[in-house]
Amino acid sequence: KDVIPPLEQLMVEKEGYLQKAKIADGGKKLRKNWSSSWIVLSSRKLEFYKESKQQALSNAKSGHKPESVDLCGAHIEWANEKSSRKNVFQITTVSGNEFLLQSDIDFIILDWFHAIKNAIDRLPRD
Ligand code: I3P
Repeated sequence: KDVIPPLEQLMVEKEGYLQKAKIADGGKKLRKNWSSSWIVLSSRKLEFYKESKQQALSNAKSGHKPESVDLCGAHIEWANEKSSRKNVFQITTVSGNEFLLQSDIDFIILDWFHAIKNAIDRLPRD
């Protein structure tokens, strides 16, 4: 039977691969572990998929959920001092989760930074 996707999935603003490292969960520091992630930005959230887009789509059909980040009240800032890598920014959520995102390619990371910043700025803070 047909499954109607939630509205937010119809309003994807940007998607693509970045390097991702989650460095805190609920304010608790985590060991940094970079990995490639397929990232989907919609109006009020970011979703991180561990797999390729194709794999993510077929997993979604079986009820598998990506890590989802609520952008309401979140902060975004450049964080090059937090890594030996170039082009790193950090997203901090109200719930105290911290993510570093990175790409070696300058225009890719700039596009992502501005897309996420614009999404946050359009949202209410709580
Ligand atoms: C970390 C790993 C990360 C590195 C981090 C290291 O070691 O090499 O890639 O972050 O540096 O601690 P391990 O795998 O043993 O945990 P960057 O690549 O962002 O520099 P850090 O501790 O200075 O954050």
